[in-house]
Amino acid sequence: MARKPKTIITCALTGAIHTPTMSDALPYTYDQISEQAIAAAEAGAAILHLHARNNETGFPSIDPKDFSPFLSRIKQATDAVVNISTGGSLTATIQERITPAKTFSPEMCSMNMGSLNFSFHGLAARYKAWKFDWEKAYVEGSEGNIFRNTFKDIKEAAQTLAPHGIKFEHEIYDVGHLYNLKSMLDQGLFQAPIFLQFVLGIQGGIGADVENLVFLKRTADKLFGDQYHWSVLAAGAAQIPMAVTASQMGGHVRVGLEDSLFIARGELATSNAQQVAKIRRIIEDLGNAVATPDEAREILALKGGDQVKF
Ligand code: KMH
Ligand code: ZN
Repeated sequence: MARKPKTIITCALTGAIHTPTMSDALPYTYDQISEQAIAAAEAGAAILHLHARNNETGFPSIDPKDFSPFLSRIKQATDAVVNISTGGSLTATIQERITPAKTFSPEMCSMNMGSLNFSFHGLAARYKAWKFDWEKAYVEGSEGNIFRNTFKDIKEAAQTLAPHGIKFEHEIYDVGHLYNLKSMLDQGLFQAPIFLQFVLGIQGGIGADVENLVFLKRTADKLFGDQYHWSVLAAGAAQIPMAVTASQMGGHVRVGLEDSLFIARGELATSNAQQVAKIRRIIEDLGNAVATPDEAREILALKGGDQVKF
C-alpha cells in the first residue's frame, strides 16, 4: 500500500481577532510570542503563522518594528517555516499590510483571496471588564468591517512580493475565492504548487461543517487538479474537529490561538503548543505522520530558511 502523505501542522500564534482579556494565554509581548512560537515548533508545528502586536497593550500591529524582535529569536531557536500575515488589519491599505512580508522576505505569507464582511463583534458580550482600553471598541467595531481584498489589491500584493519568492498561504473564506484564485493563477500572478487554507466559521465566510469542506475540496480539485495542497483552519469550537476531518481527507491542518482560544469545550487552552500537541497526538493515533519543517519545505516547494531577511 502506498505510504500516506505527511500532514503539515501550521500554528497561528496570536492573530488580530482575539484580545488579551479573552485569555491570559494569548501571546502579545515579543517575549510571549517568541516563547510560544518556539514551544509550538517543538510540539510539532512545521509552519508558524505570525502576526505582531504592540508589546505593551497587545493591540494588533502591522509595523515591522513589532515583528523583528521575535522573528530573529524564532529563527535562532527553531527550524520552523515562518509565515508572516498580510491580513493583520481590517482597516489598513494593502501596501501597509504587505510591508512586514516585503521587509522580512519570509518563506511564506498569507494572501486573502477576496473581500468579505469579517466580524467577531459577537464575542464582546461575553466580557464585562476589559484589560485594555482599546479592546471593547475594537471587538464591537468589527461589526462594521469589510475586509478589503479586491482583485487589484491582490494583484498589487502578488506583484510587489514576486521578487521575494514567497509561497502564499491562500486564505479561502468561501467558494468564490477559489475562482478568484484560479483567474489570478491563470494570469501568472501565482506559481504552482499553490497552498490553500480553507477558512471555516468566520462570521462573513462559509460555515464550519463537513459538507462545506467537501464542496471546497471538490471545487479545488476541479479548478487546480494536482497543482495544489490544502489545509483547514476552523474558528472556535470547530477547530480540532475540522482539523481531524481534514487530516483524514488528506489535507493539512492549522491550529493556534489566532483561530480558537480553547483546548476542549469550555476549557481555555494554556498555550499554542497545547493545541499543537493535541492535534499531533490525534493525527498520529489515527495512523498519519506529521511533517517536519524540511518535509513541509519539500511538499510546498519553499525557497528555504536561509533565503529570508531576518
Ligand atoms: N485570522 C484568520 C481567520 C491573515 O492573517 O492574513 C485568517 C488569517 C488571515 O490568518
Ligand atoms: Zn492570520
